[in-house]
Amino acid sequence: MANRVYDLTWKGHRLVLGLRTCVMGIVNITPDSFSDGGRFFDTRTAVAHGLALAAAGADIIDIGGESTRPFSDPVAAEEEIHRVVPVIEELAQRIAVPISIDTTKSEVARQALAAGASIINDVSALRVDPAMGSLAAEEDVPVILMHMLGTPKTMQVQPEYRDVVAAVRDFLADAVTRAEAQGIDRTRLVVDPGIGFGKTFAHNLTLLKGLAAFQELGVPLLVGASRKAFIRNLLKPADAKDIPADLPAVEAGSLAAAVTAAMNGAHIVRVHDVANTRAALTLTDAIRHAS
Ligand code: PMM
Repeated sequence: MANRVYDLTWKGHRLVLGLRTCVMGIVNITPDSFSDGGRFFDTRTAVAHGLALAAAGADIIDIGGESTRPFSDPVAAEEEIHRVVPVIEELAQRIAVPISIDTTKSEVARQALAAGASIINDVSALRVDPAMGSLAAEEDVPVILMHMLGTPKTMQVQPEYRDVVAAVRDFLADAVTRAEAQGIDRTRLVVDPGIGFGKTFAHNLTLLKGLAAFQELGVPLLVGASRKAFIRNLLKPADAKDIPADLPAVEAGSLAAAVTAAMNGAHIVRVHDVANTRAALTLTDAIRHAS
């Protein structure tokens, strides 16, 4: 299946989206993320992890200092800045790969951009901080707009949709319009259905199956399913409450989700295991482009 191709060029970086599926590698500097919470909590370990992801073929490194895990409490901006800025400063000097800052706070984004990040990944789609849109417009950087129902504190309390694909598509269409109204050029926008953010197990599967509906938004599509709870739920033994996020079986599930997303139109996948995802997507992309 051919994807629409977008040429994203900004601040010395270029990503051609839609030919080869791009891989965004995750560095969470948090004590409690979905899947790797606590593992990369100090600066040295986080930098080493970012370097390893870049060496493994990441097209973007996504750095986050606040967990968006269901029911998690927000973190103060100062704490988030203290976590992410030293890591971004060092990584930006050592790798050419663009760095995104995963935050909903404009002050965190501002300092992250000053430290060398060049993409804003806002899981609130510019809804939490009214100053985020104008910052993105001023800095003229790409912005990822993600769908979430409610907030991380409330999103998994009985999420309901009449038609989840249509609801998320309409939300993202509005988010694109709002971003443009704030002065952000359409060519800087990427949308994301927010797998796991205010969705039941069934919603996540329906969204991954129905990604083709997002092509009509006319902006590139990013999908983050790696190690999320719906994968662990499907693969855990019936009598277990949960299974560790870094089990090989969970990684295999994450690869299946990344491949499905790529086949169904994702331009970028956000993952923990960059090396294996890159390998799986090399095959997927070759099949996508076969005559
Ligand atoms: N998921 C998480 C955090 N940030 N950003 C985007 N754009 N899309 C996502 O799906 C997303 C995100 C939570 O997952 P993690 O705790 O494993 O990083």
